Amino acid sequence: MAVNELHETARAIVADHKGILAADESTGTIKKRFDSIDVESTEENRRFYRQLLFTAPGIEDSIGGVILYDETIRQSADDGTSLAELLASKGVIPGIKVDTGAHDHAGYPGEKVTEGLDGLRARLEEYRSLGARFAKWRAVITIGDGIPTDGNIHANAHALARYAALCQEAGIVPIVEPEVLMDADNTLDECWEVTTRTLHETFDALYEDALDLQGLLLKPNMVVSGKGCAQQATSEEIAHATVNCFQGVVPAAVPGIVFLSGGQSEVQATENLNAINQIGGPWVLSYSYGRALQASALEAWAGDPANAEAAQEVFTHRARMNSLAVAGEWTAEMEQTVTV
Ligand code: 5MM
Repeated sequence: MAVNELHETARAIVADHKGILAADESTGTIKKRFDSIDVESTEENRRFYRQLLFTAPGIEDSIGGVILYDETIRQSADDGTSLAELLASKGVIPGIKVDTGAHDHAGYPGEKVTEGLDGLRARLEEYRSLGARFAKWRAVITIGDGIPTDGNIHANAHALARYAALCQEAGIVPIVEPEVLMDADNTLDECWEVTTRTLHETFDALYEDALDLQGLLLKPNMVVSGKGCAQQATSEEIAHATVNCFQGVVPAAVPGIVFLSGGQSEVQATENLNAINQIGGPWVLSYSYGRALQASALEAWAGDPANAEAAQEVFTHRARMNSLAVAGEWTAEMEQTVTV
């Protein structure tokens, strides 16, 4: 069973220009998001907000999969249907974040290594029984003085491969997410170099563990200038650097590359994705955005149930803009004129 099911699931998530909603903010991260709109991060508020996103009319036209957090996959909608079941009934594939976070890497000052392998086999079995058909593990690579080190990149790649192998064994598509952070003052070229090293090492580890490359998705950063860099690259420069980098290190067997937004604004993330797709590659080039799909919707909701419908419209608009970018058909004017 497993091989074809994995291939089919991976392809289905990114079929028809669809992308992924990353709604797997851990408790600490969602609290930060709620703090920004002055809403208390209670379990009920988190449930209500995520239900609002998942029940947005037309979500299934643009969103092929949603990454859930452990708490969310156990929650239900107002009518008692589990949130995972609700998504599946719309043809949106439920996924689950399974890493337990990026922690200080002992012996590697300033660098992080992602944890969560202990007990993962049993957790995956349970998540599958709760409806998850894909999973996500995020490794964080930091650019700085003398970092990232080869040792840190290697440790993160090794963990990603072990996680991915356990997922495929469980019949769950792994999303492999090695994120080079964009918070430093590095140039575009430096990001290209670090992203190339990171992806090279990641695929070495995936080959080493005999992963089925057609049964996984890659979730990387785009190649961008660091936030603190005086010389910010244009969308066209970002697109060329990104596709050039991936052509050198990402095998064509990988069915889809779903970018993270990493702190880009909503429109920037859409514009860059569109420019990337105007060049294209052998893979589907889509999105798995958290902040760049939710920022305006969160603001529109502002914790008031009366704003739920307006927030849903804002959210589906954002998703539709990104799916147009996957087709390479997005224009800035559409931000004003396309209705949801
Ligand atoms: C949605 O946030 C995800 C979970 O983050 P924490 O572990 O910090 O709570 C995160 O992994 C997310 O999927 C990626 O960073 C992509 O999100 P952005 O906002 O960068 O598109």
